[in-house]
Amino acid sequence: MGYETEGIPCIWMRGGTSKGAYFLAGDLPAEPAARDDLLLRIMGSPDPTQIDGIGGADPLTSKVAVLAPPSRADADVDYLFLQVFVDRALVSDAQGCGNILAGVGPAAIEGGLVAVAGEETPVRIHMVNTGEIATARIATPGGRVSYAGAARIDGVPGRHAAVPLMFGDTAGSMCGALLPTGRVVDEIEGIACTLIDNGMPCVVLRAADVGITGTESREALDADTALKARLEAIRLKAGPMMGLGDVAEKSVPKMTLVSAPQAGGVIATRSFIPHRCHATIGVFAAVSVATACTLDGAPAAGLAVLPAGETFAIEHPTGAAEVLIERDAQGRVIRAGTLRTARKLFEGRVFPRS
Ligand code: NQM
Repeated sequence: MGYETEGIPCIWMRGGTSKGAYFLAGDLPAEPAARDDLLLRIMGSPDPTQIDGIGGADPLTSKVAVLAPPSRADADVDYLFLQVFVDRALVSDAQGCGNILAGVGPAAIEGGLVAVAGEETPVRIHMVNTGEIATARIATPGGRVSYAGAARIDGVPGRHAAVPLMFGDTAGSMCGALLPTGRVVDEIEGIACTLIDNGMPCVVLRAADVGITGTESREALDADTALKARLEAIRLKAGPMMGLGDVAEKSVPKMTLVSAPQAGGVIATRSFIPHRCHATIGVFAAVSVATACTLDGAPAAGLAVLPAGETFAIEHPTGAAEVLIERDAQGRVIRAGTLRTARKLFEGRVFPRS
C-alpha cells in the first residue's frame, strides 16, 4: 500500500496570513527528492489552479511545515519550511516563513511533539531553514490548544488566540550578514536598493523609483507585467550580490517597494514574493523592512516615520503588520518579535495524486 491509497496524516492550518499543510517528518519520505515529489502531488503542482491538490493556487496557500523532534538542546521542536511553487515543479527550502511559523507551536502540541505546560505553553522552535530559534507562546487552557481568543491581525477576519513570537539574532539569516554587500545602498539597474537580511533576504527600494505610487492594489500590481519584469531583472542581479547565488529558481530575495506611510504607520509596503504581489507582508520581510527604516541613508529611512517606542506598524495592501524592534544604544536592532494568530482548519489524511 502506498501514500496514494493509505494517505498521510496532515493538519491544514492557517498561520498568520498564510495557509499550509503541517506534517510530522516521520510521516514523509526522509529523502528530500522523494519528499518534494510527494508534496507536489499533494498540493496539485505544477498547475496554476492546483485543482487536483489541496494548494490554494496562490504562493501564500501553497506552503508546508515539516515538524520533527528537536535536533538541538535549546529547542522543543524542529520546523522546516518548504515553499511549494504553484505553477512550477519546484519545492524550495531556501527561505523560512514567519506566518507558517505561527502554526508550528499549536501543530507541535497537537502532534504530540511538545507537552502542554499549563495555561500557556512556551514552544522554542528551531527554524531549520535559517538555523535560528523563535519562541512562541501558545494558549493551552485546560491542557489543550485553544485557537479562540481576542487577538486580531490585519488580513484575517475575526479574532483568535494570540500567538506572540520572539526572535533572537536574525541578522544575516541566509546571507551571513545584515547587509551582505556591506553597504546600506547599492545601485542596481539605476535604482537605489538596500539589500538586507534580518530574517528574510529582501531588496528594499522606493516605489516611486520604478514609476508607481506604492499604494496600488495587489491585483493592479500583479497585472503590471512591465513592472514585474523590471523587478525580476533587479532581483536576478541582487541574488548573487547577497551571497544567494543564482536566484532564478529561488523564492528569495523578496522585492519590497516602499513609500511614505498612509495610515499612521512607519512605512507603506508592496512586496513581491518574488513573482506575485503579497496580500499583506511576510513576518520576517516586515522585520527586515523595519530594520531598513532605521539605517541612515537607506531609501526606506528617507520615507519612514519612526515610532517613539518599539512597535513598528508596517503598512501593506490590507492594513499593517506590527513588529517589535528592540535596539541597542547605538540604534542597532538586537531583537525582534511580532504577534500572529493561527487556526487549525482541518486534520486528517491527505491523498496525493499518483
Ligand atoms: O517573511 C511569504 C508569508 C511569507 C513569508 C513570502 C513570511 C516571512 O507571508 O516571514 O511569512 O514571503 O513568501 O507567509
